[in-house]
Formats: sequence, structure tokens, C-alpha cells
Amino acid sequence: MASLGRHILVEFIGCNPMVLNDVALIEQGMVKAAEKADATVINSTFHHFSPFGVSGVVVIQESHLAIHTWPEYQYAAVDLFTCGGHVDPWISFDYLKEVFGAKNYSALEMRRGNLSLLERVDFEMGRLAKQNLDYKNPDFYNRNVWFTDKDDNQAMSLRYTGEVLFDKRSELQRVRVLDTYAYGKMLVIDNMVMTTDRDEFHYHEMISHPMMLVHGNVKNVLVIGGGDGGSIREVLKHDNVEKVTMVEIDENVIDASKQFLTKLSVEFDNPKLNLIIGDGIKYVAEAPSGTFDLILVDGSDPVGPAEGLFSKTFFTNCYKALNDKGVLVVQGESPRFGEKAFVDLYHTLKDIFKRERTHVMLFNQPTYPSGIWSFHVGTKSDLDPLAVDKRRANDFAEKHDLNFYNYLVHLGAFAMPGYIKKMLS
Ligand code: SPD
Repeated sequence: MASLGRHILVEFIGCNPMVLNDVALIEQGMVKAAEKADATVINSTFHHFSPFGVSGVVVIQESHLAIHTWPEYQYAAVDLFTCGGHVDPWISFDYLKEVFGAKNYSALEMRRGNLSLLERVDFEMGRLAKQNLDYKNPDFYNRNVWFTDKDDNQAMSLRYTGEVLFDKRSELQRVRVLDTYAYGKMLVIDNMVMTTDRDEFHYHEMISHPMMLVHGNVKNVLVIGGGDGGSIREVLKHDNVEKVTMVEIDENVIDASKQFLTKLSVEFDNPKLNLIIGDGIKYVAEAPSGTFDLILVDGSDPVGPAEGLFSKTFFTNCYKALNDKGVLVVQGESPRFGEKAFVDLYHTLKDIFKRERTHVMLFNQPTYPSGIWSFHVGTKSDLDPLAVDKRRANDFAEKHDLNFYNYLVHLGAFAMPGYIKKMLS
């Protein structure tokens, strides 16, 4: 039967679910499938749905290729519609079957536009024809791809280019770097935002400077986690510091940062740094008593390998590893996103350091869900966290061209809104 086009309706079954949830890979696969069939690609638009699924269309001069995926069912519904004798949609089909790793499929070809039923008319296009020739699509690729960090009830989403610059899995976790439009490169561990190029300074200046300036003479520092390098970068701005030991469990985090978060990973070659790839929990358990002036726990959220970084045993060992004037600063989660972890951590530290030596700092972090985040502090001596010299704090901020920390920010960080006081009481 002579027809205008060929339309293959495809069911791909038993596909690789990771592939079916990877918008960039699917877009590349669909564009290539069109090219392999000798079609001329005009444009493509793809969208990732949170948490699962991708939809997209590749517009070709000879019609279109479209897809919707259900990774959770390992299933993709694909339409391959071509017209023009030289394009063979079955070539696209064969290629996509490989890309998706489909164990099974069904495909139904329909002839579209049965010429024996159609009548061709000639009509005058005039000015329209010229306009159509002049039309240019503004972007070849038009992706609308979002990354979402979420729990069951709330989320923070950032649009990214669809490019996954780094993606490594180990038995510990999955480490990725995505390229976001609003915040630049973003480090993601197991679907949680760790840090971004454009707002990392909130976190790294606040985990380090407030309590280092209050202490006044920090020489020996231990950083647990912190593989992106942001915390050691800030710690090493203090001239008193003689030695920094960093224990990061996952070398992939360091590799990702060295390759893509180049503003953060600037101190890995500093001679004062002793970098250990290993388990920070074990390291602290075995550390000699009274060793450190400062311990920073720059860990992930309390799931997966970081769960033990919120345990009473771990903090008791940190307490022992600190010397008499030692200070502990811990990534403390959010009072609005992870309230339980935030409150539990406060009480755990209070039991170990005692109430008057346990403090909470709040700061805003635009790329973490809810935007409000915390560090919790335990001091082994009676250090007043507000006792920082105004001049010293501001001079330090100016000398190092800081972007977040200064004297007033320091004071404000320890001010607790009423609802958080109630939460912690
Ligand atoms: N949900 C984000 C928790 C932050 C964990 N640490 C971030 C690492 C930055 N150095």
C-alpha cells in the first residue's frame, strides 16, 4: 500500500531501569537512532519526571520519534514515525532496543496516510512560504531537566542541563556532579545535594570560622568527611593551624571535586594536610585521647554510610579525641527538613558535652531543602560562642575576602527563633 509515512508503535519490556531514568542518555539515544536511520534531526525536547520517568520527542525532517519511559516497570513506549522513502524506522528500532537493553519487545507497524484515500491539491502559499524558510529554532536542544532533593513531603529542585559530568557508584554510595543553571556545578550523593559552586561558601565558612575564631588558637584539626575540600580550604586560612587530618570514606567524592568543583578542591596538596581515605568513625574510635583542638564533622545526611556520624558512640569518641579546650562542630541537618535528626543530635551532644557547652548555629543554604540548615557545637571548656572580637572577625573576613561570614553574621547564627528554642527544649 502506498502511504505518506510509516509509524511503528513499540513496547520495550524488561529494559535497564537506570537507562530509562537517565534523561541525557535517552535523548542522546533517540537523536542517534534518528540519525542512524538517515533522518535529519531538527530539534529535540526531553523532560525528566521526579522521581521516575522521561518523556521526549525528537523532531526530524521526516516526522518524529517520541518516547515515554516507566523505569519502575522497566518499560518504554516508543513511537517511530517517518515519512520519505529513504528513512527506515526499523533501523531506529534496532538501535534503541540495544540502548535500553530490552529483554522483550512488541512492535506494530502502521502505514499512515493511505494514498489511495487522499487527494493532493495545489495551493498558493505566497508570503507564508518565505516566513517558514526564515524560521529558526532558537535552541537545537530544548531540555527541561530537574534534579530534586526530597523527602516524602517537601523538596528542593534545580534545573540542570541534563549533563551528568561525573557519575560513580561504589558499595557505599552514588556520587554525581550535575551542571545546574542557577548554581553551577552541583555535587550530589545518593540523590541529596551536598554542595554547589555558587552557594558552597555559606556552609564552608560557617562550619569553620565562627568557632575557630572563638577558640583563638586552633592548631590541630580533624575533619571527618568533607571530601569536596571546602572545609579544609577554609580551615587552612587560619595561620595558627599546623596540621589538618581529613578522613574521607569515599575517594570518589574527592575525585569528583578535583575534576569539577575546582573552587573547593584547592588545598589537597597543602603540606599541612594529612589525607586519609578511610572510615572516620573507626578513625575517631582509635584516635589517642586529647589530640585535637577542633573536630569538624562535615558528613552527609544520616542515611547510608553517614548514619554512624550521628551516633552517641561516635560523638563520645570525638569528645575523648579532643583536648581540654577542644571544640566539635557537626553538620546538624535542618529544623525544617529533617527535624528529628536536628533535635536528636542536639540532645545527643547535650548528654555528652553538657547543656551549657552545647550550642546550635543556624544559617541559610539556598540549595538544601527548606533553605535553613545548622551546625551543632560542643565545647570541652567554657567557651562562650558569642565571645568573638568584632575587629578580629571583620578583619579576618576582609583579609580572606569571605562571602558569608562576618562579625554580625557570627552573632546572628547563634540567635535561636522561638520555634526552634521550643523544638530543642
Ligand atoms: N543535605 C545536605 C547535608 C550536607 C552534607 N555535607 C555537605 C558537604 C559539604 N562539604
